[in-house]
Amino acid sequence: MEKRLGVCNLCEAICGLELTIEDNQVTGVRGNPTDPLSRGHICPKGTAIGDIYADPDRLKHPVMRVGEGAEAEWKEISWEAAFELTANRLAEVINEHGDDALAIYLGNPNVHALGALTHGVTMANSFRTRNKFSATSVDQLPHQLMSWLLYGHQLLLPIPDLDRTDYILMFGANPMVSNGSLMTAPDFPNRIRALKARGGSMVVVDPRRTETAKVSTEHVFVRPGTDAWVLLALLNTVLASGNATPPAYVDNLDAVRYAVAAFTAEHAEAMSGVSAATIGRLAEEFMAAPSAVAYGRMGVSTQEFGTVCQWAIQMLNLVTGNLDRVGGAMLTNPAINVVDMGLLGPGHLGRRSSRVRGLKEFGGELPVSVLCEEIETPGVGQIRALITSAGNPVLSTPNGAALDRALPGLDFMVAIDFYINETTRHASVILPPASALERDHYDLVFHQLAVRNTARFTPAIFTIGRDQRQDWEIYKAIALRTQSRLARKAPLRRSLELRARLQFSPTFLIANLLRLGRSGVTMSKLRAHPEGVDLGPLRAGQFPQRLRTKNKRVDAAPALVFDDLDRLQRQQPPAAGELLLIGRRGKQDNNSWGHNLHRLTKGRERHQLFVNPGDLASRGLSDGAVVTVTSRVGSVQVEALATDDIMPGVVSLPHGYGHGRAGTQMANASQVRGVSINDLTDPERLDVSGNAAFSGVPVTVS
Ligand SMILES: Nc1nc2c(c(=O)[nH]1)N[C@H]1C(S)=C(S)[C@@H](COP(=O)(O)OP(=O)(O)OC[C@H]3O[C@@H](n4cnc5c(=O)[nH]c(N)nc54)[C@H](O)[C@@H]3O)O[C@H]1N2
Ligand SMILES: Nc1nc2c(c(=O)[nH]1)N[C@H]1C(S)=C(S)[C@@H](COP(=O)(O)OP(=O)(O)OC[C@H]3O[C@@H](n4cnc5c(=O)[nH]c(N)nc54)[C@H](O)[C@@H]3O)O[C@H]1N2
Ligand code: SF4
Ligand SMILES: [Mo]
Repeated sequence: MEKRLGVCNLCEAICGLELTIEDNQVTGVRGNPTDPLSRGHICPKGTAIGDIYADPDRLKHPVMRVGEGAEAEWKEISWEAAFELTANRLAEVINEHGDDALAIYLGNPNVHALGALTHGVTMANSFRTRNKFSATSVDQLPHQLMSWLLYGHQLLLPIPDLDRTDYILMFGANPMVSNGSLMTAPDFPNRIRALKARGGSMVVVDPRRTETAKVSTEHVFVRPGTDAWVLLALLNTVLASGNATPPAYVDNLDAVRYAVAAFTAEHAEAMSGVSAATIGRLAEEFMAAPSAVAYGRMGVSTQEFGTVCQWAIQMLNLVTGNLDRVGGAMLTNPAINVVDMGLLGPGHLGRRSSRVRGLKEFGGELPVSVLCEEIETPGVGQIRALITSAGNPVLSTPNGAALDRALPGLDFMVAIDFYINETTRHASVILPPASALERDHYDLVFHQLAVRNTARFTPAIFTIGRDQRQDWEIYKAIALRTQSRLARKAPLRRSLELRARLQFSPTFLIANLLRLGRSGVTMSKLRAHPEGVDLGPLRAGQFPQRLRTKNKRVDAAPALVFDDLDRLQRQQPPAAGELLLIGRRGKQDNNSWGHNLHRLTKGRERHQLFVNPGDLASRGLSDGAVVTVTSRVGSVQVEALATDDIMPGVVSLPHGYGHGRAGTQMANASQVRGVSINDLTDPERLDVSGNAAFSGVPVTVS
C-alpha cells in the first residue's frame, strides 16, 4: 500500500487529492488537507477518479469503425495504422475541398488536460480552417468577449475575492454543486460558512432555489433570460445615487449613465419578476458594504443577453470602486501568467464569419451553434471532415439531435477520446489518450482563475504501457503527419515553427515557462512540494498597469453592448401560460460523461423535469407523470418532478443525459434514464457574442 498526492481534473476547483494505491489500483481517495488551495476538499466526482482509471469501458488502443449505427463494430488497430489513416484521410479532404472542409471541436476536458493546452491547441492552429469550435461558445464566451472589450485581453478576468468579501451578489451560478466556475474556489461550502461567520452576505439571483440559494443569506427568483433588466436597473440606481466611485482610468461613464437611465427598477420588475423594492434595496446594500462583488456565471452567460449581463456585472464592480480592490473582483498573479506571458492572444472579433449564417468568429473560433448547418449545407467550404477532442457535442450543443443525424454524412471523422459515446460513435477512428492519473499535471488555466494564488505540479500516478499514448503525442502525430501530406505547402518557417512547438513534452515546457515567469516558483520547488505552493491572497492595485487596452484605459461604453441594449428594449415578456426551460447540474454529474460509473449514478435518479406544482396542476398533470416537452426544434418524453424550488413558469432539465444510443460502448450508461436537454435547445437562440442561449427556451409541457 502506498500513499500518493494527486489532483482531480474533473472541474475548475482543481482539488488536491491523497490517493491510496494497491496493486496498481486506486483503493482510496480523499482530499489532501495540506493543499493550500483546496484544503482537504473533495466531492463525489473526485472520489470517482480511480474508477475512470479502472473503467473497463475506457479505450486504451485506437479503434476503427467497421459498419454503421447498431451494426457498427470496432476493430483495434495499431497506433501507426491509426495515425496514417487519420493523416491520409484528413489531407485528402483538405487537398480536394480546401482548408475549410475540415472542422475541429475542442470539448471541455481540454482545459483540464495539460497536453491538450500545450499541444492540442497547436494542432488545431496548424489547420487553417475557419471552422474551429469549442465548448467556449456554449459556456463562457460572453465573459471572454467582455474582458477583451473592457480590459484588452480575453483572459483578463477579474475573480471574486471570495475569502475577504463582505457581500457577494451572485447571478446564475450554483457553486455549491459546480464548485465554482471562472472562480476556482474549492471548498466553497466552508468558504461561504466563513463569509457568513464574519458577518458577510451572499445574495443569489436564480430561477431555481438551488443548493447555493439554500445556504445564501437571501435568494431572489428571476425569470430566465431577463437578468439584464435587473442588472441595468441596479447599475442605474447606483449611478443615479451620486455615490459612484469609479477609478480614474475609466472613460465614457456619462454615456453609460445616459444609456441605463431608461432601465428603471419598475421596468425590471415587469420583465423579471424581481420587485422594484428588492432592486433598490440590493443596490443600497451593495454600495453600503465595506467591500462587495457582483458575480455571474452560466445562467447569465448562456442566455440571450449574456454579453449585456457580463458587461453590467463588470460595471457594477467598477463604478462602486470594487474592481481591483480587496474583497471585490480582483486579478490573479499565477506563477505562469497566461495573459502577461502572451501564451494566449488577446482576442479578436469578426475577422471571419461563418459561411451559412454569417456569424462572427471570436478569438479564431466560430459559435458551435453553426456546426450542424455547416456540415449539412452544400457548397464551397462545406464541412466534410471533423476532429473532435474531448468533446461530446451531440449531447452538449444546441439541437444535438440534428448534429447526431448530420455526423454520418461526413467523409471522415476522428475523435481523440477514450469513450465510445453519443458523438464518438460516429468517428471512423478513435484515438484514446492516457487518462488523468497517467499523466503529469500543472494547471495552466485554473491557477489563473483562482480565488488565491497557488502553484502545484503533480507527476503521473501510474505509468502507461508501451502500447498507450499521451494526448500530446497524439496531437503531434496528427498535426505533423497531416501537414506533410498537404498539397499546399506551408512556408518552411511555419513548418519548422510547428515542429519546434510540438517537439517537447508538456512537463518540459512547464519547467521552462516557470523559469520565464520569474515568480520564484521553479519546477524543482514544485517537485519538492507536491501538495502545492502558496503564493498568497489576490493582490489589489494592479490596474491600470495590467490593462491590455492600447491607451491603458477602460472604455465603459463598447458599441457592441450599446447596440444590444436596443435589442433588449424589444424583449417581450413571456406569454401567459408559457414555460421557460433552464438547465441544471448535479453534484454527481460531470457534463456529458461519467454516467457509466456506478459511483456517480447510484442513489436517487436525477434526470427528471423539475416543474412547479402549480404549473403541473394547471395542466392536469401529476408528480411523476411522463410528460412530453416540446420546443421549436424538438420534443422529448421524461418524468416530471414537482418542486417548489423552481419558479412558477420555469421548468428544468439537467444536461449531459440521453445515453444508450446504438453503437455506444459505455455499458452501465445505457441503463441511466433521462433525455438530452439539447434535443430541445435551439441553435437559432444566441447571445450577441454567438454564445448559445440555453436559458429560457420556450417549451410546452403536456
Ligand atoms: N443545455 C445545456 N448544454 C450545455 C451546458 C448547459 O449547462 N446546458 N453546459 C455547457 C458547458 S458549460 C460545457 S463546458 C459543455 C461540455 O460539453 P463538451 O465540451 O462536449 O464536454 P464533455 O461533455 O465534458 O465531454 C467530454 C468528453 O471528453 C472525453 N474526455 C474526458 N477526459 C478526457 C481527456 O483527458 N482527454 C480526452 N481526449 N478526452 C477526454 C470524455 O470521454 C467525453 O467524451 O456542455 C455545454 N452544454
Ligand atoms: N457537479 C458538477 N460540477 C460542474 C459541472 C458539472 O457538470 N457537474 N460542470 C462544470 C462546468 S463545465 C461549468 S461551466 C461550471 C458551471 O458552473 P455554474 O455556473 O456555477 O453552474 P450551473 O449549475 O450551470 O449554474 C447555473 C445557474 O444558473 C441558473 N439559471 C439558469 N437560467 C438562468 C437565468 O436566466 N438567470 C439566472 N439568474 N440564473 C439562471 C440555474 O438555475 C443554475 O443554478 O460547472 C462546472 N462544475
Ligand atoms: S470539486 Fe470535486 S470534481 Fe471538482 S476538482 Fe474537487 S474533487 Fe474534483
Ligand atoms: Mo463549462
